[in-house]
Amino acid sequence: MKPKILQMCALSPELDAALAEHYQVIPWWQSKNTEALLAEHGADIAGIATAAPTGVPSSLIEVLPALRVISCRGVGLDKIDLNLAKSRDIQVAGSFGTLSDCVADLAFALLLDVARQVSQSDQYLRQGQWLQARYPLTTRVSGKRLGIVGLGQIGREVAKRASGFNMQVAYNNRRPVSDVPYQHQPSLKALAEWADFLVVCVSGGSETQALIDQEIIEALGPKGYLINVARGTVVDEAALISALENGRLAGAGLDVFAEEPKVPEALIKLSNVVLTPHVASGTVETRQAMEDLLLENLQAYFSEGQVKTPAPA
Ligand code: 8YV
Repeated sequence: MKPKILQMCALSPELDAALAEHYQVIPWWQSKNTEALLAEHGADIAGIATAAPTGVPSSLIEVLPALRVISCRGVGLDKIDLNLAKSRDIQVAGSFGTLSDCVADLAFALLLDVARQVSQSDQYLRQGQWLQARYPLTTRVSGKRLGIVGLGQIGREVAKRASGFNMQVAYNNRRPVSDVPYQHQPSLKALAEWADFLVVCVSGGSETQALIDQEIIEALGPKGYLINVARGTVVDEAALISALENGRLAGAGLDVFAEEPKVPEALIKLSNVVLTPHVASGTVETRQAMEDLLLENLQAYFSEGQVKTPAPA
């Protein structure tokens, strides 16, 4: 008998098919009457497959008495109440160990683009403006100071890449990390004051809501750049926009936003920002690895009782 799982959202045709092959899949996102779905299936749903942006509402977890495992495509589990899951002995698994390189690569792509104005100068050339005048000077990256907010797996990969640009690296974390050569700065404000580039890699959720607020943005200052590959909720978006519009911050590279996929028009109009649509882990290779792992985590739980890559305790 195949275990019954709830699939919260369409994942990919291949993964959707693989889940259907191994499990009795109840497609939550296709349901026009979730009350009836829960009345019919709620009592024996043992697992959930979801993606990070969708998560699993706590109100749903609370009405699934047989739920034992949640397997998520993604590492940002801020849309899943991990404390509630723990209190119910529900194992939660994410794409840990699959996407740090790609996210760190994009963080550096955004950093280089916004500082050296790659996208801006590309448009300048395509619009024939080079025929009239040379492109203005931009900002050097090599040898500058890189501040990392959250030295987890992704933050560590960002720091590694910084050495390729001879950058000085310091970081702000809840606790110092012992096995890295970088300076721990316990004060986020002091880190922002020191850094030329501040790269946000912390987890989303209530603990980091608006962590990068007006005070931190002003500390980074008119020659500073903010890069966000974490969650839009970590940055006070209104404060960021105001600083960018009024020259109190030099620029920003953003892959995440407060209300995705909607992006404020005020950001879209700015020339000192580089904006990407939450694509940091979105490479063919990494997405495949993430989806393989989502399936492996479910299979590991149902065959051995333990997922392979559990959410950090
Ligand atoms: C995307 C992410 O959400 O890993 C995360 O938390 O934000 C990204 O990988 C991707 O859509 C995951 O499904």
